[in-house]
Amino acid sequence: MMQLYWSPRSRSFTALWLMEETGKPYERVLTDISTGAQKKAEYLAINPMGKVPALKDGEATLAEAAAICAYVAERYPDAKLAPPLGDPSRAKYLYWLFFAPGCVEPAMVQIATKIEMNPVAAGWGEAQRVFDVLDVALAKGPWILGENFSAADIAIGSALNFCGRLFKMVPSRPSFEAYVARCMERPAFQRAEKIAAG
Ligand SMILES: N[C@@H](CCC(=O)N[C@@H](CS)C(=O)NCC(=O)O)C(=O)O
Repeated sequence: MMQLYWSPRSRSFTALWLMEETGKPYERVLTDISTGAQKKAEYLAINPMGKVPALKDGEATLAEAAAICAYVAERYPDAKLAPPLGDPSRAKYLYWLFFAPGCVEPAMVQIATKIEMNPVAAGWGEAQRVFDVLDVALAKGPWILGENFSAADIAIGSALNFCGRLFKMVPSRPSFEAYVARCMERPAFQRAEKIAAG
């Protein structure tokens, strides 16, 4: 059984939502960041960054919420959280999965902190444009790939839930609100929210 290292009210939510979507049993290992548990040697052996979430699957360990999404979707293909290998929609699936930590995360931090960056040098470019691009992509829906929900929605949906609905770090947009509302209707999201509340 996979073990998910998590902490309440944190980015662990993404991994909790993911595991709940698989419908597979998993063990939750509380790693409460308010107690410093994430900096203990035992945990640093799993994630040397000392951050949650992290996942252990037998001999395999990994961290980074989006990487966990990719790994679990691949390990449990019957959960249908990723287009199968060779399917052309994998291109956009991977694009959006990487877009969450590569563009949405840094852009939301930049907007919230008002730090000036040269958009040519910053990997995410102009922060505002990140959200404009997402706005267009989410206008049709219901999901980021269209009809099929995937782990990319877990990464993007968690980020928008965090920076929009919960912390209001970026200005709200109708497409974001409608998308997060669809995410919130999913029973797995609701279970994860209850767990993440601690
Ligand atoms: N890039 C990581 C970020 C994880 C992260 O920042 N986790 C925070 C909680 S939201 C954490 O563990 N903070 C504790 C610390 O830095 O000591 C991911 O996407 O998984």
